[in-house]
Amino acid sequence: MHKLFDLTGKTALITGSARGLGFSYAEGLASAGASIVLSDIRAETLQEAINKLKAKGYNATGYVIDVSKEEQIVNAFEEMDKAGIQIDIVINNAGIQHRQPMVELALKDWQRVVDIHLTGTFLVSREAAKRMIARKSGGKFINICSLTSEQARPTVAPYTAAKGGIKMLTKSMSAEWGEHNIQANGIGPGYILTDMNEALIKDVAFDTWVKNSNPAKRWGKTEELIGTAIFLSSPASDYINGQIIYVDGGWLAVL
Ligand code: NAP
Ligand code: GCO
Repeated sequence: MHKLFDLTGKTALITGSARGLGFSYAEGLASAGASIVLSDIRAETLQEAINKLKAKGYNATGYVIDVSKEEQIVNAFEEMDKAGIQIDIVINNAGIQHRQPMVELALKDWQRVVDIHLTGTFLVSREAAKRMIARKSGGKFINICSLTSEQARPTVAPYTAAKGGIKMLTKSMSAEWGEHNIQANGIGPGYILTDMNEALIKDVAFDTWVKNSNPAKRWGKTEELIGTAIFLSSPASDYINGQIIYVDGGWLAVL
């Protein structure tokens, strides 16, 4: 392992990491030497994920955190304080999708998507950054964006607004925390084969559109996000701040 990409001695918190891209990030950072703090909303799937990492010999623990609930976030960080767990890296990954035309969209559904993605990223990052600054340790934030941080499609307005907000929140984190040796960057995955997109993958027309819309002519795989996550978590990215790296097969590069 080149020392620039070595995460030995670092502890990473990944939200929404019991499955999907979050679990891939967790496994990837663990393979680079990090101790992992998983978190998710369902205790049973969280424990299964912890067991999977431990079975591979990785150092893993976890906390049930619904990132839309400030009290759960604050309590979890206080529990980590008591356990002597110091978070060096945060991947704000937790998220849901809600597909519906805006004119039919209920406020509760708008709010839920924005609360989880955008407000959840703010709350988790606030709690982690407070501690990084107090102990003068520096730190890393990787906020999960999307193609919809840059471009919109119909029926996913709350998700798009939230992901656009996360792009700019990432830059705000850089502006306020850069002097504390904290780097905040984003990863913008293209269309990746996960449960979130199950319905889209099964839709022949949508599947064809995805494949025709990126130079790679295919959906991305969860493991194809790991290298960027390790890079943005490591010393190799210590002078990169406020950037979003799109892992999208070239989607945003072409007309
Ligand atoms: P996924 O397969 O649906 O997994 C989402 C994870 O987030 C699940 O573990 C889920 O927990 C958890 N979660 C949901 N609501 C939560 C909450 N309130 N608090 C904490 N955890 C919560 O989704 P994914 O495809 O892996 O997406 C992960 C992230 O990548 C999301 O932010 C998504 O917007 C982003 N992204 C995905 C793609 C893609 O193509 N897949 C592309 C760009 C960006 P449960 O297991 O309990 O449901
Ligand atoms: C959708 C998808 C997208 C992808 C991803 C693209 O309904 O269009 O869920 O939002 O998940 O965000 O980058």
